[in-house]
Amino acid sequence: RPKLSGPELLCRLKGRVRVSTLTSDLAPFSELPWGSLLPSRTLTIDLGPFKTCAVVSSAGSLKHSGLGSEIDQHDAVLRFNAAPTAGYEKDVGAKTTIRLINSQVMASDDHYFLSSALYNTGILVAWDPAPYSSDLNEWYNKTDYPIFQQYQKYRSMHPEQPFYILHPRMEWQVWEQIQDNMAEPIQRNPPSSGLLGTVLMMSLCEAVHVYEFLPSQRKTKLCHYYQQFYDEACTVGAYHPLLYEKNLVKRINLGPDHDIYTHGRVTLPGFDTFSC
Ligand code: NCC
Repeated sequence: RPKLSGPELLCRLKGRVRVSTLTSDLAPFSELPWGSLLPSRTLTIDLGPFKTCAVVSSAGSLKHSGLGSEIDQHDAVLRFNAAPTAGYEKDVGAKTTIRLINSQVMASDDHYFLSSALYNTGILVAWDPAPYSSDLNEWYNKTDYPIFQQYQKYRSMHPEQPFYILHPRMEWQVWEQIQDNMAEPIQRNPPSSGLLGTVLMMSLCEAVHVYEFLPSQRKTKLCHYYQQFYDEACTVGAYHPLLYEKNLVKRINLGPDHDIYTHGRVTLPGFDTFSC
């Protein structure tokens, strides 16, 4: 199949991925006693638009990057899972507008999701690897991790903090775009938080800088900038089709290749800034 150009890929993402979050009026949640804990409006209505946004991957190559002040200059900053800022400000900045977390982080004992102060700042957005093209009912009854139990507990402890759950449809709409960009079949696992967060920010911002998703000259086997754990799979993927995700992001990058090499920085346009 003919490979799509960068602009064509951008139009596919814009036209075929609907960025939305669960709302309390959606079945089955509208029928559940706790359903009213969900926001009444989708995230993209409640938040933004922002002029400039930064997406900060958790890659080990952020270490010694000195990118912190550049990252903090953006109007909104997205971070992932258990990635901290305290003690790492010089390299990753201090501002957190949105934290995108997978359901494993919410459920596993290692992350102290219900008690750690790490999760108390900014807007939380959670997601769970929903089965391929399942509807909300099907997913509700077999989530990968107990995302809804943990959501209810967290919400009752922090009722004032905005907390959204990604519509699982979005995972597979993004996945289709990764597959369509490739000749060979890719594994049917949802995209990493990194790509989901990038697409989310493209729907909220005029311009998006993504840091160390495409690795810079600092590329390392160190998995995360905040942990002494070495595994190349963190950068190239195993469960997630991460290498293919990176290939796609490379093709839609509007910035110079040199920015990737020196800053691990990619520049993407917000969906509202171009027409197709
Ligand atoms: O590692 P993780 O991701 O939290 O990283 C967030 C996003 O940053 C990008 N990344 C990270 C490390 C690296 N060396 N290179 C990168 O490009 C990726 O885009 C990644 O998505 C996830 O996607 O949610 C993931 O979560 C972890 C883990 O659940 C959490 O960190 C909590 O411990 C997954 N690891 C395991 O399940 C062991 C990881 O596969 C994906």
